Amino acid sequence: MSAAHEQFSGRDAAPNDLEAFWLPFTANRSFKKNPRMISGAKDMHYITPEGRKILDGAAGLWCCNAGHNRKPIVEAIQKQAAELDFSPTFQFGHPKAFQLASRIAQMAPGDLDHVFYTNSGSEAVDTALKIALAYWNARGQGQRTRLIGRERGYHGVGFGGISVGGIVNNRKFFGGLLTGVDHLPHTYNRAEQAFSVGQPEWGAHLADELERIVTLHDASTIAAVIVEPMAGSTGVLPPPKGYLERLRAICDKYGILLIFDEVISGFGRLGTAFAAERFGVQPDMICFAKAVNSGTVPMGGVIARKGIYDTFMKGPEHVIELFHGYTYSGHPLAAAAGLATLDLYREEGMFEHTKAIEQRWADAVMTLRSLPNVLDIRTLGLVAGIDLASRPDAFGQRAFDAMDKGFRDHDVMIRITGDTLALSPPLMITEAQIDELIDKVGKVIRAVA
Ligand code: PXG
Repeated sequence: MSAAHEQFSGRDAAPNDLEAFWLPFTANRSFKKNPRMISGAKDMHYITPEGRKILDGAAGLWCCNAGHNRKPIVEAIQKQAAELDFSPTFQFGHPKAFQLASRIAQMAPGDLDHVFYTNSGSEAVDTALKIALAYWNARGQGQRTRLIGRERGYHGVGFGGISVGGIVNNRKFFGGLLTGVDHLPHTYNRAEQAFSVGQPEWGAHLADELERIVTLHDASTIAAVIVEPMAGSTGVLPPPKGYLERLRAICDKYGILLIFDEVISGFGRLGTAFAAERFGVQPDMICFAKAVNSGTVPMGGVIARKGIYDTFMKGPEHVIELFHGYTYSGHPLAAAAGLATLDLYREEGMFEHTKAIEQRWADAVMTLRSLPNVLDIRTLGLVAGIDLASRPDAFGQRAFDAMDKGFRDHDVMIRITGDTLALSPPLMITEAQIDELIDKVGKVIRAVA
């Protein structure tokens, strides 16, 4: 053993020491005093180290749409690990990355038919923004550099994503961000929209704000608009009826690219492969991640329209067309998991199931409206957002307590943002499990009253 190796291995890691792991998006000190540990999972449930079964009301983090530890996906990953652990996708390829890209392209609407792989939603967003900028460069319109996001938008945590995103805490600590970014107003108005099931009637006119932004900057300086078709992380904001159509029409009028960030809405969450299909609006690029392989192996990507891809396919054939990519783009394990997951979605008719139970889900969730502190409930697909009144001088505390008590006392996993509870269970949920989940959430809301 070398001296250097001995020096670094001399200190044994203490067993069960929680200190070294700096948890993401977590109150670390509170967690480490009283952790919420998960050590297993099966189908609709997480399992704690003590063996408690926790009903998963969040599909992990909007990821595990097929349910947990599904046998065909587990076996596909195991088989792939034994067959090909890693191979580069820079200048080389392996079959499953191509097969999966073809399957995803088939599922996407219209001529959205080329897939660029990333490892996360954040990377998917940065990739889409970079493709938009490079696309205009390739078309001889390199002055189109402005990127337009939306207030309350969540596009991950890369510098591109937080720049176009609209969540203040994700932005305010991190300096100047990207320049040349503007934001549309968000689409939520409680007075007009409270307790709407599905798309609210009010708010399509907010898309016209894009006209104002175009008037301010001129269309010749704007590369792309990026929005979540259904804003998820900010607390579930379904798009007002007609809003996305209007955004598309204005983008078309000025030749601006429209990017849908479908990291949450993709792969069945709204009862269709993509929200673009459900809403009948075709973007120029779709960002995806999470449920592409039911959250089993990190993977994300961008689906681009044929015209975008073709624009790059010029010049000498030995020259790289897009100077962008990640070591793990199209990783064999992620691709194998993706193929098995898409098979499972199809074989079990999970997107159709989601569509079929949507009304049942909405009815069940809306029974919570009379509980203490419930200010609004929004539902769409197999998603719900429940706004709770904040405790005086303690924004976020009530929802934090709901999440914590849910896990400890009621065996349910709930996601929270601010004082909003977000529900997005795996798509395999049964009607009886919907009732069980809503019953648990109701108990939790009463417990934090
Ligand atoms: N875009 C959207 C629309 C997202 O929801 C990302 C990009 C970033 O993905 P990655 O893989 O880089 O995290 C997301 C992620 C929540 C929650 O509780 C949502 C996300 C992540 C963590 C928590 O709502 N969405």
